Amino acid sequence: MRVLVGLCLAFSFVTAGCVGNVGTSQTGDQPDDPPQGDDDDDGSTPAPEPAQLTITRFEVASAASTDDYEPNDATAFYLGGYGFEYTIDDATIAPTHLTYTVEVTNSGGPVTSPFNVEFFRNSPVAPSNQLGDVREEIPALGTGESAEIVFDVTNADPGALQSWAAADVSNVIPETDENDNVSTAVAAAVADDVDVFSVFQTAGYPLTIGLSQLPANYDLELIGPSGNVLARSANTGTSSESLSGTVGADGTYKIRVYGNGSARSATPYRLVITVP
Ligand SMILES: [Ca+2]
Ligand SMILES: [Ca+2]
Ligand SMILES: [Ca+2]
Repeated sequence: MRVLVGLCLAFSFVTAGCVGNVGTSQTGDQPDDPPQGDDDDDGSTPAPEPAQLTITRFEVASAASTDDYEPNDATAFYLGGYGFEYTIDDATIAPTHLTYTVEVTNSGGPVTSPFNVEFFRNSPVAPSNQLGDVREEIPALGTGESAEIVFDVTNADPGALQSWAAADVSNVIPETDENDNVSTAVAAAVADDVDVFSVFQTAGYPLTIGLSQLPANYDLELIGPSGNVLARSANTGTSSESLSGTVGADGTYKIRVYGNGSARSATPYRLVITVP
């Protein structure tokens, strides 16, 4: 009999017709009571107000540790003519450091459990329900509060980057709007650092180039007066590079120092060019 009474009570909770007018404050959202008289829910704790997360700021700052030798192939750094040995030991193949700052704001109910902010390093289109390259956790975020997160890219690949940030991609925080959690895109143009030096030499005379004290895998090229690559030295790792030969024509010869792949460092290399 007690079971039947309990069932009747439970039924009356979810069907307004059973108990008549239950009042406008009852939203039909009542928990399903167990059949036994469990009064714990009689106080009817209101459903928590959903959170509302958005990315309110997303920006990038770029810092390249430049040296005095940042020309390109067309504007090589001219050292001089024959009869000398030139030593450069303050040049670098400089990494570019990108610092992305993300601000997440909660304009809804309090967030009391952790959620992640994703960072997408380079994507041509806005990410959609996918995880980023890296992420940071925000442990909690009260109503009206903002949190700032920094993502560092210490050696960005040269080229054009389009980056994004997104809050709570895994949907662990219920929100009033689940579709406004992706930032706008932020663009960064990362210049490649190739160091090009030039010397003048006359036909029939030697030219010797040594690249050493390498902090990363750098390679070396010799470009002739007509713009052709005459020789290349590309050993693996931090092994030194060297080129030596007799030039075939009068003219300006370019020596090109560049990082193999993503090899870069703020530590200088040593380049010795002998033009006897
Ligand atoms: Ca949202
Ligand atoms: Ca440089
Ligand atoms: Ca090398």
